Amino acid sequence: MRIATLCFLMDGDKILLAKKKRGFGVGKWNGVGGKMQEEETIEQAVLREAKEEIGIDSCEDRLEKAGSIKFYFNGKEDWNQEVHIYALKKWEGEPQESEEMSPKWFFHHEMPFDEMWADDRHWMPYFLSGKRFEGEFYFTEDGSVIEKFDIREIF
Ligand code: 6OG
Repeated sequence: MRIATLCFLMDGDKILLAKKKRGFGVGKWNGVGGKMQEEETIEQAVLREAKEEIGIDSCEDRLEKAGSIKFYFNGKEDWNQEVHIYALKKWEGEPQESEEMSPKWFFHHEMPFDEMWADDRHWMPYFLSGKRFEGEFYFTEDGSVIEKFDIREIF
């Protein structure tokens, strides 16, 4: 299964989301991230994507692993992916718009869930309260409806 990364910059009671301007998940607010390339670690992939998509620099020892989720798309198996989710609380540079993403800060209580992937409202409460988690989501072919899911806190 393809491995992908997802990283959210965090500043007190605010979280940085970025609107995807093209490709998979276009039009949705999400963290930064993407597919891992060959010959890089997951942490290297997170930092590379953060640089490419919003222009910030950071380092591996600041990455806080929050969880991992396996996504399955019924009839679209090439979309299936295991996504590793991180929080980042310290970085260099101001988040900037790129060809792929348009970043914006949101208060935790103002998450635009209606414009995010449908799974986010289920695991984001764990993420925002600093809990670690893992789970699986099974989507219909176009990714619009969750057929079943499970999400668990890890201790
Ligand atoms: P590219 O294919 O553009 O990377 N991703 C998801 N994020 C959320 N919140 N929910 C999902 O539910 C997701 N499926 C994938 C992983 C895709 C980016 O989108 C994330 C990557 O950061 C289905 O390279």
